[in-house]
Amino acid sequence: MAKKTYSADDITVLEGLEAVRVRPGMYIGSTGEKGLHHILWEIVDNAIDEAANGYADRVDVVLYKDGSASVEDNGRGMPVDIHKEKKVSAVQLIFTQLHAGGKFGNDNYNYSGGLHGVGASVTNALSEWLKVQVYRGDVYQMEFSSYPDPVTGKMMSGIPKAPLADTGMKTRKKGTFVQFKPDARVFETVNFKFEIVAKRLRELAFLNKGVCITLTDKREEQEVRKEYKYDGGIVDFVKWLNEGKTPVYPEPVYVTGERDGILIEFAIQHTDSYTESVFSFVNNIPTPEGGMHEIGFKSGITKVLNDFARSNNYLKDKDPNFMGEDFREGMTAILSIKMKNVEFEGQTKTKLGNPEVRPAVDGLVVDELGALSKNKKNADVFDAMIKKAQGAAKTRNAARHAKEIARGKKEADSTKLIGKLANCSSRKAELNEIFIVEGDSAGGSAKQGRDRQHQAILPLRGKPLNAEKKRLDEVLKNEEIRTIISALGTGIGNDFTLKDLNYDKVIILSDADQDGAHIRAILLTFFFRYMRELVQTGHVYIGMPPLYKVYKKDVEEYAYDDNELKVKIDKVGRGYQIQRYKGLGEMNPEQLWDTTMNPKSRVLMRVSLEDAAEAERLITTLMGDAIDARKAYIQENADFNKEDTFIKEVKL
Ligand code: 0RA
Repeated sequence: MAKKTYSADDITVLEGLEAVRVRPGMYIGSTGEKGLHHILWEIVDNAIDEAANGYADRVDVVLYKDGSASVEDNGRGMPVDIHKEKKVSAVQLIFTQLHAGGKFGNDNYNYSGGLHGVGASVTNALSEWLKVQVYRGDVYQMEFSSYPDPVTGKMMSGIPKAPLADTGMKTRKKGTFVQFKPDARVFETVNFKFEIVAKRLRELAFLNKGVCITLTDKREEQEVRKEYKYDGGIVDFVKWLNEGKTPVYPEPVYVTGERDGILIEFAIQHTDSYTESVFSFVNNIPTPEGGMHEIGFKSGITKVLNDFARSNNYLKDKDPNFMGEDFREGMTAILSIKMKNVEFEGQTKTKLGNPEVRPAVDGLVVDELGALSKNKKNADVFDAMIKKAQGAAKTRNAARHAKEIARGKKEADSTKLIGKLANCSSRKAELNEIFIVEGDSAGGSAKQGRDRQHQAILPLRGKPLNAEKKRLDEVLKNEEIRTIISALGTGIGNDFTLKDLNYDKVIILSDADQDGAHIRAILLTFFFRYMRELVQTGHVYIGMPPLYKVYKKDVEEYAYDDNELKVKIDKVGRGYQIQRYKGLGEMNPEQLWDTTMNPKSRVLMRVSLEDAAEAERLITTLMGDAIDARKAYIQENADFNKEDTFIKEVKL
């Protein structure tokens, strides 16, 4: 990128910070946990920009006991000169003017930037206080704070204590240090989550090859420190995602290049698994909803591999081409592009809308991946890709038949399958629920205890098969799975149609023991693999039966965990007795209704897919072949019942 001198004059000035306090959601999405982390990402992104532009190679993030966080980089240091018209320092403008910053003045555009790209001033506006130090031989310092005006009571946000000052201290380091304390008057929670921060910093380290990013958590007695540095960049990212899987060629294929001003890089590696894991990013921001870059990427790959297959006689003249999905079976890929004037669309604004990106990425893939495919040195790699696609195409045809059955197109078959389902009487899908219940005896209790109008019961006999290890056609031979598919009515895989869903809530009800957890994990794997949208749209729930009943004469209290047990023991008082439920089957219909099924009193966990990459890895670890990885995971996370990386707890 062109290295141009940049000064205070280059900073475009738009509006003040009051607006941010009045409507925080407009700038950071929400004032919940996501919004809280968002204001940290704004600061981190600036530091990462400095590194991505080649001026810094370290970013250090620290979380402090007082609730503040700091981000330090070893870049050039923020500009400290005085803006000619505004007569204040660039630092002051950066932290007090909305949309101030190179991002909005075209020449100095930085590629990274938060989802809303709102900049450091938003972080300042929503902080109790913020401090900046700039190291450029001299140490410069400036502080801001937010407080109610003593006269009017109106909230004053991000107000400078004094102009930027040269402290008189000298330093040999270069760079910028920003520390801020999120304002508890704004956010519902001010507790940074180590896991959330660590995950994002790791992702940024993968996406920005060679940059060393550290995270230090000083909030506990025992300080925790993580360091992320990947000299292989997204190649390392792909290898990391494929840990625990078996690659079909040893090294990821890597391509980088520029088209029409768009920087494009991708890394691909196929494994012997059957699922597609493509993760894309624009300016370091994840785009789980895909968009133009992903479309171009996929079409490019399909063209290159069909060409290769034809010129190497895998396809004869009369044979039809492979489908794109055949080439993506078992493919893990990272696609990362950097561009100006990004337009995000979609439900969560994580889908790239810019139409010009599609031909740019497609073109680069066709040229560069195409060139690699013609190089004899890579023959083994491309042969392995085609062999994989041949297997996929074969089962695609076999699966079509099975899918038709599953979708209930073959009437006779589907009524037979639905046999075990005790359906509800209402035909209003939005009011209906289906309980998938472990075991016939619990299924029996559930059938008797339920609200017949709105609750359907599907008892599962034994364990449904593990979808992770099977191809689609085999998965569909399993009767338990076919029954579920028929009952839900949506179809699966590419055929999945959310509007055909027969129930608003799909509730998994299994015992609170290892077997129950296993059944649950198998079902979640199946939904994740073949009905991902069902999970993404929040229709999948886990029922939470109580673990204990505390009772005496006429009182009964239920406890869902050990902490609650203590509370309930106190509540019931002297002479109490405890029953520990080993399984759902031990509850009579009335108890099952009261504790687990009654919408007014039950506890459900909604399964969410906050993070598809993490869920993918977790499922691979728990359900896949790599027994050592699974053991290690289970030992690290002793509570196998808690799939905490992709289940978010909500009490309904
Ligand atoms: C523009 C120009 C210059 C530095 C920066 C931006 C800069 C911004 C941030 C934000 C966090 N860390 C940063 N580091 C650098 C250099 C200006 C000059 O050389 O005069």
